[in-house]
Amino acid sequence: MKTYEGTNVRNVALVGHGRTGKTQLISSLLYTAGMVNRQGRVDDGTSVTDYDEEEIQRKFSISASLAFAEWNKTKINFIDTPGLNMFLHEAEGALWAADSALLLVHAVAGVEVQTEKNWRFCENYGLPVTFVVSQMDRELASFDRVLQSLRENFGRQVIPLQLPLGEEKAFKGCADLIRMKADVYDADGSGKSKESEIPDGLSSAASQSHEAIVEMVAEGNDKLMEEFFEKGTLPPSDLQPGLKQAIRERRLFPVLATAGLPNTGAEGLLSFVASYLPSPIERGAWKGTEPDGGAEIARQPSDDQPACVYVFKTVADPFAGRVSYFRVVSGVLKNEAVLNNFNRGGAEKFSHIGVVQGKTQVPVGELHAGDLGAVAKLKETITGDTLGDKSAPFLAPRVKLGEPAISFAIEPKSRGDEDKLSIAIHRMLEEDLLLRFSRDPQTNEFLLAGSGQQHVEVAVSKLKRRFNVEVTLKAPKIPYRETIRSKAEAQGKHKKQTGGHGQYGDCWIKLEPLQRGAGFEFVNDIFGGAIPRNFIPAVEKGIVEAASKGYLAGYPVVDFRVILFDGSYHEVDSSEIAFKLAGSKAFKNCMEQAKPCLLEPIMNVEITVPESYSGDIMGNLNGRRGRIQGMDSKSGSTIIKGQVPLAEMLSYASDLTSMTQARGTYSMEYSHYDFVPPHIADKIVAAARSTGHGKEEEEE
Ligand SMILES: Nc1nc2c(ncn2[C@@H]2O[C@H](COP(=O)(O)OP(=O)(O)O)[C@@H](O)[C@H]2O)c(=O)[nH]1
Ligand SMILES: [Mg+2]
Repeated sequence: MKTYEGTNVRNVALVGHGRTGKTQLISSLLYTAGMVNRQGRVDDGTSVTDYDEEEIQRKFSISASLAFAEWNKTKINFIDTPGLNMFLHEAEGALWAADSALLLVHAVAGVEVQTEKNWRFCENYGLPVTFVVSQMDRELASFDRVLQSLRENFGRQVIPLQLPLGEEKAFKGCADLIRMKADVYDADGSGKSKESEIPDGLSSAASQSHEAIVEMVAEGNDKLMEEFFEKGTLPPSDLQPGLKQAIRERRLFPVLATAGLPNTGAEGLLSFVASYLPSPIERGAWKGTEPDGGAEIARQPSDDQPACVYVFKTVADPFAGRVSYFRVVSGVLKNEAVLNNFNRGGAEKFSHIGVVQGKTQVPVGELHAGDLGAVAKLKETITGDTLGDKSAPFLAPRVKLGEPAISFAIEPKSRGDEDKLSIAIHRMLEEDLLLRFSRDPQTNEFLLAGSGQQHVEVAVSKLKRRFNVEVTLKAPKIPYRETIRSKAEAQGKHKKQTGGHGQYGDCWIKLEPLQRGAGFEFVNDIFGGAIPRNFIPAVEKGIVEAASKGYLAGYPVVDFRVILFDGSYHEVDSSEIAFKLAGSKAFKNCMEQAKPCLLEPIMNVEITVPESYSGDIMGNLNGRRGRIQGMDSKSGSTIIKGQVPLAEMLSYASDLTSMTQARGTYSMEYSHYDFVPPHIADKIVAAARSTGHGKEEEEE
């Protein structure tokens, strides 16, 4: 396998709403570039990037995957991402590997909810965006309509670089608005085209659009602007670099037209990516921090820098073990290299590094700065870690993921599978950072939490298929949390000194509420050795454990600070265990006075319904303790945005269907935690206590 210098690499993420054709398009492009010898199809389960059993079965992408093609001496790495809301965190994480994005927009459906979300992700990452109007062969496809809605949503810098030759079944190619030629594609699905003149009917529209590109390119570049004013146009030799720069700087967002399934537009798209999208080198330095101290530093994506890689995805394979997908941030990564994990400290050996073509890995001897690759069997590296040459520590920023929205109790089908379940799940958690696994402190059941029901169901299905563990999913649970509303101060003393070796631990702590999302802070304020230093972590551990078991109703206590400020010890009888118990007692004693209360997850909800239903839908949301934040109308539909507690949304899918005769759709994602109103909290606490849980008695 050849290796490529960073200047000849393009890392392109395909993003967009579900079912816009991302996965199909990649398979078709690979076929046109001669990377595979037939055109894989999503519908037959033969696409290159939806190779996982779960994806083949469900016919949609669940996790990010990689493929590559060589075109005009350039290696294009494609990053396929899921468009479904519930798996969107995969798309977000994978964008770290990309230097630009192709944002697919369905030629019939136009701008959809996930189009906007992916646009915002790209904005946050500063990624250049190219819109690809997909599935132009579909009935009712309209390039003009989509273009108009793109400009309404994303601004006047959205500029077509192509116009379609025909639409729906008649879509046969594109007028290229830079070369001012028509590319007519072979009807055999090869993705190859023949050049001809732009047909008369399209030529004045094409000239106008060409002028629009020229003006937009000149607008951000004084030199080109002068030239443009002088000559009234720009020659291709100036237009091309100017356009490339404008795309890279996000001053211009091109629009292209394709149909992946009949493979119309492939050559044009491949050439566009190779000619106009930035290489990792052009994208510039990665900003990060020093591992200790956290001072900001930058790392140039250059071969002569020390080797450094960033892991953007992990796959738990039952046979190959852990497979880590990475981007070479800087330097040349040689096969067999040993790199330090700057997040975790240990060294890892990169044996058998390779490049990824869907489910297969092709071995390579080295990878240059900017390229993407994979390696199996790193010992403790997980997604988001940075590794590199010991001499040059560097930490790339981690992806900030949301919180899981829903949690289900799961139970192994055969008794005795508990250990197997727990091992398998822990490997899956490495692969998917938004899955959480825990034990319900009240019922002792296993809990699996994710971004939505489908997310958890896919995880359960993977457990069975990959790890041969079958589990039953029980009714969803709301992941409530507990917190405090006021400060408190108390002592915790654990003392047993009757006969033999005694136990003695004693501490004084203060609790203080922190803002939502702050988690837990521990402050050691012990002076003069009231508690010997080596016992202090034990106090903290006791508090953390007690907090995880909850105080009111068995839900973890969050968003508080503990200040350990006094205590006492015994020369002989003090031990870690004794101080741990003291910590836990002090915590419980504090909770009594700290006005404990319950928190619940609040969701951002977006509902699209035909206009005539909007009144009913809003009334219904009010009944669900919802707060409506906005309303929009778009071609006969109303889009209602609001925030609603998750507890009120569990049956929403079926309720919405019956309220709107199945004409409404909605999407929902975690927003934040907020206080549960007292009358509802009382019921939750009472229910927990009636099962004998919640505020537990001290076991000695
Ligand atoms: N008619 C038509 N169907 C397409 C085209 N591209 C994809 N599809 C179909 O649209 C569905 C979704 O495609 P897929 O690539 O999985 O979309 P993704 O969710 O964006 O990855 C599948 O049934 C494809 O066969 C296209 O260009 N034309
Ligand atoms: Mg897909």
